[in-house]
Amino acid sequence: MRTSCVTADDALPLALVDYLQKAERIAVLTGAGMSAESGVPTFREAQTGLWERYDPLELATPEAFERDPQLVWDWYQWRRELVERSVPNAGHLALAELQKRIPGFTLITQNVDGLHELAGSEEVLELHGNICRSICSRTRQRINPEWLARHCGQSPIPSPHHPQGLVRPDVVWFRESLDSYTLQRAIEAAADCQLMLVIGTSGLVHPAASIPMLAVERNALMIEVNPAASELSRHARWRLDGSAATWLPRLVAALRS
Ligand code: BV8
Repeated sequence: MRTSCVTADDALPLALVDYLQKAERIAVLTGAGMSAESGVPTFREAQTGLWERYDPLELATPEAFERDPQLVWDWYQWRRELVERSVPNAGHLALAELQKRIPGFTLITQNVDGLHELAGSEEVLELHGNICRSICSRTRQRINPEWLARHCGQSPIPSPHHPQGLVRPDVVWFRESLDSYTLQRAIEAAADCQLMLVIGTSGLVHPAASIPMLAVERNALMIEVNPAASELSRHARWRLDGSAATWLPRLVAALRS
C-alpha cells in the first residue's frame, strides 16, 4: 500500500476526511513527539547539564535503580520538574475533543507525562506508567504523595510498604514488563479499530510500536502525524508531515465540517 505524504501547505485529502468522518472506532498511539510542543523533551533530548553524560536507556532500568537508587531517583525528580512546568498543547486538546465526538475512541500513550489526562482525555492507556506517581519497589503499591512530600529529604527513600522496599517512579523501565491489563486493552482497541492514528513516535520501542501493526493487519487504515519518517511510516496510508499541534486541530476541524 502506498503512503501519501501530506505537507502542512496541502489540504487534507478528501479520501482521508471521508474516512475519518465515517470511522466509528478509532485507536490512537502517541509518543514523545506528542508532548514536544509542550516543552517536554523526549528522554533522549532531555540529557543536558548534569545528565548529559548519562545514557537514558541505561538509567531507565531496574539494574540502574538497584545499583544507584539515589542517582535514578534524582534523574526522575529532575524530569518531574520539567513535566510539572509543562501544559497540554493544541494537539492534546484536539485529541480530547476527538474522544468526545467518536464513541469508539481509545487513546494509548507511551508518554509518562500525564498531559493527555490534563487536556481532558479520559481512560488513557498509559503503557509506560506515569512519572508523577511513585510506588514501592517491592510491592508496587502506590506511595501517597502527601507522605512522599514529608519524606523527600531522605536519600534513597525507604518505602512505607516493605522493610526492604524503596520509593521508585511508577514507570515501566526497559526490560520490565508492561501492565498486562493495560497492554491487553490497547491490543484489543488496535485490533478492533477502523482507523489507527499514530502520533509523534519513532516506533522504536516495543511492544508499544507493534500495536499499530495489529490494526493494519486487520485492514484498518493508519494515519501518521510526524515531521519525520518513523519505523511505522511505511504502513501508513497517509503521513501528515508536521507537528501534532498543527495537524490534530485540523483533523478535528475536518470532522466538524
Ligand atoms: C519489555 C518509561 C518484556 C521510562 C519507557 C533487549 C533486551 C530486553 C528487552 C529488549 C531488548 N531489545 C528490545 C527490547 C524491548 C525493549 C525495547 O523496545 N528496547 C528498544 C530500545 C529497542 N522494550 C522493553 O524493555 C519493554 N519491556 O519488552 O518487557 C521483557 C521483559 C524482560 C526482558 C526482556 C523483555 C519496556 C519498554 C518501556 C521503556 N520505558 N518509558 C521513562 O520514560 O523513563 S520508553 C520511553 O522511550 C518512552 O516512554 C517512549 O516509549 C520511548 C521513546 O519513544 P518515542 O515516544 O517514540 O519517542 P522518540 O523520541 O523515540 O521519537 C519521538 C518522535 O516524535 C520522532 O519520530 C519525532 O520525529 C517525532 N516528533 C518530534 N516532534 C514532534 C513529533 N511528532 C509530532 N509532533 C511533534 N511536534
